[in-house]
Amino acid sequence: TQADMQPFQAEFIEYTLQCGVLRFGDFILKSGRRSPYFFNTGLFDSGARLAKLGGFYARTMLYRGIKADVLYGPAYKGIPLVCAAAMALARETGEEVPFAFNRKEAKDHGEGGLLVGAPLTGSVLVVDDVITAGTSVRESVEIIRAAGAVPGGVLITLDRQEKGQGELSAVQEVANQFQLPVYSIITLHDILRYLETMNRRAEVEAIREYQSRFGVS
Ligand code: OMP
Repeated sequence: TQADMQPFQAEFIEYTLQCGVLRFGDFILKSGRRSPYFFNTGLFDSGARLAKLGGFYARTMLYRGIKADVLYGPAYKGIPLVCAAAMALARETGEEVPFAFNRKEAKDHGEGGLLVGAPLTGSVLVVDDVITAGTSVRESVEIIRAAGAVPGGVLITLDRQEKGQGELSAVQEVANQFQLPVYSIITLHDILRYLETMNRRAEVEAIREYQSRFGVS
């Protein structure tokens, strides 16, 4: 399914390199692994950058044919992301897709009464940055169901395609556990292809080596 990279995906990789979101080097991950690359979505930190990111979410939705009645951004980090995605969709397609997000304070009450934005109805797409442990997706699924809507999928920026606790990646685990499609603007595989095209041999080799140790098929 990842055979062909779309021009917008190459453009996204170029863009994240340019703004420092994607870096190559030597990084220690949350998991303790040493990674030859790091993706820091915290650096989408200006209006221009966020607007641009929104455009890539929108293009991914169009390209993958992702349909949603409502977009949902899990607090806190998902809030600007879902706004950016909804704005970009409106801009690029003229489609008016409602969006919503939660307040963290509502978490303990479980019922999800503290939602902000459009009512959650129909099929709801969760917009987030990355999936690490899947906690944020789990909470989102609960909130969406409690509101009487249906979680329709998850849209993230990058799928690192590496093992979690077991043999599956965090993304695969979430997909299996909740029976939800997880879409990403790009995957590690796309980054690798991009680097190959650019003939960046050292990075290609480092990532291949990393993949052979921690990658999922
Ligand atoms: P949460 O969104 O709070 O789960 O944070 C994401 C986590 O993933 C942070 O601990 C980051 O340091 C980490 N992370 C990245 O943001 N980008 C990567 O490329 C890899 C990691 C990671 O540590 O696995």
